[in-house]
Amino acid sequence: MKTRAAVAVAAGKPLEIMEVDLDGPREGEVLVEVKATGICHTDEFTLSGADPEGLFPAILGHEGAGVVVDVGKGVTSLKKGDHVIPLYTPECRQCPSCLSRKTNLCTAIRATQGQGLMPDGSSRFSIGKDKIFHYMGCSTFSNFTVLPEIALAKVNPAAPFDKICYIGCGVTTGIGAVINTAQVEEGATAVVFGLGGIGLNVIQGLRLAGADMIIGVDLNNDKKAWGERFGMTHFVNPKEIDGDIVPYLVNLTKRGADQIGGADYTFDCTGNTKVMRQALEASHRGWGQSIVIGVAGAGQEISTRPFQLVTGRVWKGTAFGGARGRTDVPKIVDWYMDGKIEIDPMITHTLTLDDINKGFDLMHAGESIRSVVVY
Ligand code: NAD
Ligand code: 022
Ligand code: ZN
Repeated sequence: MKTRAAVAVAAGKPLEIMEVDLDGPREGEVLVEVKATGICHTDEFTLSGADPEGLFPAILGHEGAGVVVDVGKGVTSLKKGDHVIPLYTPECRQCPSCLSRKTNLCTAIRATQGQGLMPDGSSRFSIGKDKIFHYMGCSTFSNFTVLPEIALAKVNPAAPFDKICYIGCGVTTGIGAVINTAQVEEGATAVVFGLGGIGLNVIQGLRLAGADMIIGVDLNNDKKAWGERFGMTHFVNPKEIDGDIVPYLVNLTKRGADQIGGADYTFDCTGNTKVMRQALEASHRGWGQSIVIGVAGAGQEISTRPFQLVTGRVWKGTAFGGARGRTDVPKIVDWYMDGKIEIDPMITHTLTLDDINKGFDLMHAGESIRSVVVY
């Protein structure tokens, strides 16, 4: 069949909207009509050419929602008409990682996904004889796409596509980091560095978990109102305080008789390795946990004094909020439908596929929290 798609033809060039060829689903695969897709930072990272693993030409996009239009042989968990969210972290429930219960990083299709290919080693996308690569196993910047069955979460059909697409990455990553990775308890203190599309979801995850003190840190004062909107209790702009942010935050979080200070949980949502260090060191001696969510540029390294860890702080990282997609994503959709979490105000811009490059411009300018393309 033919489908309209935004094709990343080469690094550093705008996406080109065109008709491409799409082969039908093979065994274990599903054809999905994408109804809406968010534009997220890794799409931009790959398109810019900064991603050493980026492949071209490719169809980017990994934050979508849509409807099943056809299933390949052997597909049992999905049928035509089901509403789905693509998963860049699949859940096969059979590989050693899935069976371990210790990680969400399913390995079933990892090798081919990283090569921009379907599990059988081929691509479903082409223009004439020229192959186009898939991206993060999703390629949601195409009106129709093919995914493995294990990379699709079946969700409540009453949920609006133009909102729940955000659950395909940002919402689940932020809320999941709080609930799954940090396992924040009621009454906890927390610091969130970077109040963008991820940090704001960490904040609403902390509110959901019942955290007492939710401190947001951002260089941009416009983010104060955004943070407060989702449950932030204190805001700090590092540019507006005297001296180092770490002692400032430690002082701000002093509680109890010993007056040691430091937050129970801190989250890096910037991707800046200097901030990752600040986040670790602003966590509480003896038990503070610091969660790295931000993805740093290729080749970057983090550092701290071993003393920070010897005295009981824990440095952790999280991919897709530690969520097991087929199990957890439908629950998060239900939380949204039940009003337990908010999404609508964070979707600041809605675009057509023809205007998708404007979404990248808005992200560059820091003007959007999330831009969503509606097909
Ligand atoms: P964003 O650009 O919307 O937000 C980043 C925020 O950080 C901005 O508000 C910016 O002003 C602020 N900031 C920048 N430098 C800062 C500093 N030194 N101190 C304090 N604040 C600072 O980005 P986003 O969409 O929220 O994504 C954040 C990061 O999360 C990115 O690196 C992204 O790739 C990553 N991410 C990771 C996962 C995962 O599974 N681990 C999933 C999605 C996104
Ligand atoms: C999503 N991300 C950033 C913004 N939006 C993002 C990027 C990378 C990861 C997670 C989220 C990530 C963390 C760890 C891994 N990835 C490796 C997982 C593994 O090796 O099993 C990651 C993922 C997918 C891809 C590359 C890296 C890919 O499909 N190309 C989950
Ligand atoms: Zn993303």
